[in-house]
Amino acid sequence: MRYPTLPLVILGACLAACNAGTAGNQAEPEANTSVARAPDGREYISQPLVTEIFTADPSAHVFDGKIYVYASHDIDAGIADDDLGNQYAMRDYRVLRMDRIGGPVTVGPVALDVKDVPWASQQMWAPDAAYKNGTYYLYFPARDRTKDKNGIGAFRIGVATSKNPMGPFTPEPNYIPGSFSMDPAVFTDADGTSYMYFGGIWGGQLQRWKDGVYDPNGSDTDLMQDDKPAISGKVVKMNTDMKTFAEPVRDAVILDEKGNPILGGDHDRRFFEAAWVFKRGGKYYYTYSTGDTHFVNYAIGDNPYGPFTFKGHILKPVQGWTSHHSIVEWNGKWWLFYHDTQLSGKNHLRNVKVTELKFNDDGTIPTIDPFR
Ligand code: FUB
Repeated sequence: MRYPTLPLVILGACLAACNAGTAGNQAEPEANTSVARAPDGREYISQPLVTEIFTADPSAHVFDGKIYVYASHDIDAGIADDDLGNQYAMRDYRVLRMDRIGGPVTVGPVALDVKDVPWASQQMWAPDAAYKNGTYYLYFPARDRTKDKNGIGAFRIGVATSKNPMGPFTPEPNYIPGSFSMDPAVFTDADGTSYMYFGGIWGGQLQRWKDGVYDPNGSDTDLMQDDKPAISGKVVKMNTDMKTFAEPVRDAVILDEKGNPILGGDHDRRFFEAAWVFKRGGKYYYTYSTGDTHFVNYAIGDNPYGPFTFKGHILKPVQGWTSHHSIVEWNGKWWLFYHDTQLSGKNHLRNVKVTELKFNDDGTIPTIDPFR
């Protein structure tokens, strides 16, 4: 199993933007969003937020009434798709800002570059941000400088700070002690306590941390134990410095409707990557991507650590292999930020979008189809 390329029919969506990406170059999309339909004729429900650069993995936050999106900055490094997601070879972050949903989007300058992070070697994957006491914190995964059997390092999670939500951010000299894997998402509860949710299987390497120690020769995919509890995403309380963990990392367990852990073979429901937590009506919504089945799911718990009971799909599969999202309340409504590959037709050159998220009276979420 791998992060596969899309079928040719999807590649048919590729506009001139596809040709912009030659090996070693930082491809940028052309500002052509005239095609609002996927190759199979389905109409997208929303359009890319920006077309100047490729963006993915949007973590949206409201700071001082404005909406900031901390996203991956996709580039074409000329690397073929593989099991570990090496084609996602991002090197820096750019922050997006908008005064209102649907308004103009400002693309900030480089907020953090991998060359300025002492411990990191490559692959600046999905970031998140937080604010506390006058400082903005950017959390980001990257491979460290060790080498495994494939000549690459283990994923760790770093933190960088700035007085400006757009950056530039200054990285700490080392990764967060005790951190591993990728896709950090920081949730701050009403009492001011912050928690980091993180992890991803396959290229995100969680399966290599089975016994709490990194196994460089571990599986590239999952544990191949379909009848056993699935690998859990992780959760940990942050210290008030927002730069260190306050306790040992725990499992964010997802249960089925009978209270049993979701099994590894249940690919439509099990955790893969892209955790994001929000609170509504006193409940904690643990949301995540299922990876190879391409859903964004949600599960609900009574406290930040879970366990979380599986409830359903938030988002059906988008165009492209990965699905990664965030959910934020702004101006009395809830919004789902997500990505697809409308601009490029290539899995690793994605574009961020937003659409409204509704709730039923009982707190459940009607599933969104990214196509009409
Ligand atoms: O952008 C690289 C990786 O793809 C992210 O970290 C995952 O969540 C997936 O979107």
